[in-house]
Amino acid sequence: MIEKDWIDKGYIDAPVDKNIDLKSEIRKLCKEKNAVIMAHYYTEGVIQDVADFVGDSLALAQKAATTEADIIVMCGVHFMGETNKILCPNKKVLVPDLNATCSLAESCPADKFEKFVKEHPGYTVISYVNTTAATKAVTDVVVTSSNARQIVESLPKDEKIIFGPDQNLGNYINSITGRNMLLWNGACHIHEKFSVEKIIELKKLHPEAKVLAHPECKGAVLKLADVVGSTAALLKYAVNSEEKEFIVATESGILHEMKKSCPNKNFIPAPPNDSTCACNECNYMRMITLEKLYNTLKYEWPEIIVDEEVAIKAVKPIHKMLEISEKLGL
Ligand code: CIZ
Repeated sequence: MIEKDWIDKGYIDAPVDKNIDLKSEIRKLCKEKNAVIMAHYYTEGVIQDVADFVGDSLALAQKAATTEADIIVMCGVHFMGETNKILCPNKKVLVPDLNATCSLAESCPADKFEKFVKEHPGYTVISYVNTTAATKAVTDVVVTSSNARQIVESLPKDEKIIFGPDQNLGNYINSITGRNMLLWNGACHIHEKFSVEKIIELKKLHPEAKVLAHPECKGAVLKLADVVGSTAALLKYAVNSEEKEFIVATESGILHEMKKSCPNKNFIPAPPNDSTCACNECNYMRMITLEKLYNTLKYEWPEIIVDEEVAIKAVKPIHKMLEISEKLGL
């Protein structure tokens, strides 16, 4: 029975017995219910460790499209749950806290984006995966940071393109492809916050360290970077590189997998400009806790529901992304 209080809160805060081994209880529930746990690289390490699959949005969408589970628990933010639900309309998709939204998705309300699209007829509309289902519904092709460059380059050189919502990613793609995409003015509140000055100070302390930066960072941060890429690309670089030390300018959850994959290398989180804290953590991703995950599996709630008409439109640009990515071997 789902309590009204939980519905109001958007998550279940039923007390969890402190004496149980939460991780093994979570795994037991998964087995009993044929559920799969997917976690984004930006979630806390304990969540990544209990998940069946950890990845970036592209990998998570690819996995969702082929899973045989009856229930998908998406440990990440709301739009990730929506993407899974759109790809798997007959499965139950759960997100442990409905308050886990995304500043980028919120910076691009569907009605305003649709108006912008209508004001620019003849443009192909590319939306970053960090958008709501309703925004995807007015999109021609979805991209993630792992495939944005290749998907843009797969379009004819003279194609007129609208790119939303991340202006930093859009500017970066324009700069490396020579395109002149029309950009929506959105940004990620975490990636916007990296401090150029603090990264320069860190570089002085660690002169050998390579700076790895996500393309959602501002251009001034990307200028300092040795490598720019998605979480999956930065992780791959760190694993394959001969270098031993890295300053990482993306949400600090990725350091968990980096440290696990490369125990002998040193990963230093790039700091934000607004606090004394050394890490830059997404407050929405951190809303996903082991207790909420356990209760979500136990009560099979909160469930992601996507309006059917919206889902019918939104699935097309997501499928297009998956098709192009498969063709390009991504
Ligand atoms: O694609 C994703 O999952 C995001 C939002 C970032 C990244 O690079 O993984």
